[in-house]
This record gives sequence, structure tokens and C-alpha cells, in this order.
Amino acid sequence: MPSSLIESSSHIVLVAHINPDADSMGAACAFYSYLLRSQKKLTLFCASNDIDQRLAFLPWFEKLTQRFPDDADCVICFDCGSYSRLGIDTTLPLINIDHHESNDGYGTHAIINISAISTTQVVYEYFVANSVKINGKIATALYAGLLDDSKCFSLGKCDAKTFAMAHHLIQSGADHAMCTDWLYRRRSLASLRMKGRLLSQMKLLGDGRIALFEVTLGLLEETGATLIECKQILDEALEMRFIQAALMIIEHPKGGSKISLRTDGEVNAAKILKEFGGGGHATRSGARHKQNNDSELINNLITMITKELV
Ligand SMILES: [Mn+2]
Repeated sequence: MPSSLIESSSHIVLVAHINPDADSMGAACAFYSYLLRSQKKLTLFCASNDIDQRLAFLPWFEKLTQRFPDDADCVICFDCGSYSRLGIDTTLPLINIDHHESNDGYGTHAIINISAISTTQVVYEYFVANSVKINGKIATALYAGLLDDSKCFSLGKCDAKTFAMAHHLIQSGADHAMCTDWLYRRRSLASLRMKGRLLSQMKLLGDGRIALFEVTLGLLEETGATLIECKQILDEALEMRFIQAALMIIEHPKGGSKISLRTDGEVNAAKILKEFGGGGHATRSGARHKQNNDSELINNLITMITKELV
């Protein structure tokens, strides 16, 4: 049982995935808040050094460290669709809490619910099942993940459970105004400049049902935009009536590229990028491609996606 492992541990490391988003950090921060009641030693860890500062409103964000402690005896990771997303290697007992379809259940215990909108929903359900009292800090952290992963409650996947959770969290003190202000009203000039550039070079393929974006290192340097900012355009491309898949190929500083794929669900993004060692959800997935053969890579991907569209 994950709860008995938590019970018997004395120093627990809570891990948000590399390049964390509001869901991963929100889940880790909520769990940190909860475990503070247990008088255990805790570390809030993320392997990335460049953390999106829009997440700085989350409770206990200031406790975040990049240093993995020597005396820890348990690790809990949040929203890490594959083991590599932890950004560290550990032999410690590991509890894997997630909602990604690609999650293979690694770790000593896995609490995975692929029908959950966010990992914070998985954490919320764990709290409810264990009668954990949800205070304002926990509620805000959980709500941030729910809000962001549901694309502000716009996903078709949102159901009665989603809104019941939101209702309960707001009643428990979740600060909706703070979440929206920090997450959605702090867009950088760099990201808007990048959006302009990407829109003007967007290609429509596969009978106009696939949008393709190519991001070079030069473009990243020129605009100053981050990778997360680049990928926002994929979600926006899917807002077009006939687009069923949005694909981004991002040049990697160490050679090769990163692939990001967002789909309307008819094309299974995780299944396609699995062939490239990637993972994620049916509608959003990513992979790292190490060879320098972008045009061949793009051709292969477009062929695979088009096949699924038939
Ligand atoms: Mn998530």
C-alpha cells in the first residue's frame, strides 16, 4: 500500500517532472502541504533549472530544489508519464502518481487513473479516499492543475466529476482569481512574437487536416521564447475547424530534434510517437529524435498521421 510506505518513511522526496507544468507542480505542492502534517522530513524536487515562473504562486514553490538529498528513503513522483520524466535515477522505493495513458506503472507502487483530467485529480481522489482535510493551500495547488490540464475546462473530456472537484476545491478555499492571473495573464512578449512567426510559416498538410510548425534554434534565439511557449501554438492550431493534428519539430541544441504532437483524439498521438521512443496522452504526446534528418522524419510522421485519419 502506498500509504503504509509513506507512513514508514522518514524523508520523502516529492518530484515534479522536468520542465514542470501547473499539474505536476500543483500535485507535488499539494502533497507537500499534506505531508507537512506528518512531521516527516520533506524535499520538493525538480531536476530542471529553468522553472516557469508563472508557477511561483503555488504554495511551497519557494521550497523547490534541484539538489536530490542523500538521506531520503522514499520518492513520490507526480505527472511523470514515463520514468525518464523524473530527470533522476533512483533506487529508492518509488510511488508513481499519474494520469498519462503512456505510463507503464513503473515504481514500487503506481496510482494511475488515465480517465482523470489531471494528476491533481488523482491526488484529490487519494485525499478524499483517505479523508484528508483539504485546506486553502492544498485546494489552490490541486485547482491549478485541474484548471491548466483541462485547458480552462474547455476539453470535451470534462465531466460531472471535473466540475464537482472544482466546486469542492473552490469551497475549500482554492483561489481561482490567483490561478488565472498567474497562469494566463503573464504571457511574455517573446511568446507573442514567436506566435506571429510560427503562424506565418505554418504549413497545412494531409488535405489541410494537419498543421506543421518547424522551430529552429535561430528562431528560439531571435524571439527569446521558451519551448512551452512555442507549444501553445499547437493547441491554438487545433482550434481551426478542420485541423485534426498539429505537429511541431523543434531543433535540439545537441543535434536532432524534439517532436510535439497534439491531436483531436481520432489520431492517437501517444501511439504514433511511441515508435520514436516518446510518450504522453492520446491527444498530446512528445518524443526526442536524435538523428539529423528532419525532412525524412517529417515525411514519416505525416504519412503515419494521414493513415490514422482515413
Ligand atoms: Mn498532467
